[in-house]
Amino acid sequence: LALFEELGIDYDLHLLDLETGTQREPAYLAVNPMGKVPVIMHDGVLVSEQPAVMMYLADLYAAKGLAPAIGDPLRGSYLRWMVFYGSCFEPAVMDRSADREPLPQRQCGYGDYDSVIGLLAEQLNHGPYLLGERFTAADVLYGCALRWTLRWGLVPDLPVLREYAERITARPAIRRADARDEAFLAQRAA
Ligand SMILES: N[C@@H](CCC(=O)N[C@@H](CS)C(=O)NCC(=O)O)C(=O)O
Repeated sequence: LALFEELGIDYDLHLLDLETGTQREPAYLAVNPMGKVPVIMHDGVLVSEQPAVMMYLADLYAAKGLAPAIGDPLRGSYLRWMVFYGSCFEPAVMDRSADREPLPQRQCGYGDYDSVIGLLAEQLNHGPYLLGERFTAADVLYGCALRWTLRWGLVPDLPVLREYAERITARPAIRRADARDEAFLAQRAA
């Protein structure tokens, strides 16, 4: 939703009530067999997994400048950090949330939690954005993710992480997405 707002995309939103389990009903499993959100449907093609959704949309709306293009020196870092989210950040945070014994570093795809968070914090020290001076779709991904992981104590409350999450989520587009979320919640409560 935040990226839709950043890109100024026209979209139809289909809300699922995760509390009542509509994401595990056959109608939704036919869309995404993983029963997970968010997903997008574009030209009849399903794209799931947040980093893939974001890379897809940022490339589709390339004129908005949120994806360094092929040939741009930032392209490699951009892809690296997008994939790092799904292959390192998300599983590390999930393992931390489950409070389970970590795998030996050599057997674990992301190494260990401290390395993942330490590398991310070190990268953000060269901000203001993840890739330095340029704001990209990767910031929408990490800014929003750090907001909820900080809130739930799943990442350490380091100034570099907190200030970055605040900087990104204070953007007008992300505030618009938040306002839509809040309106949906209020509607649901009513
Ligand atoms: N790897 C997925 C994670 C998606 C995910 O965890 N979604 C949660 C909501 S934030 C979900 O759909 N939970 C509902 C459920 O599994 O029942 C991605 O990157 O999109």
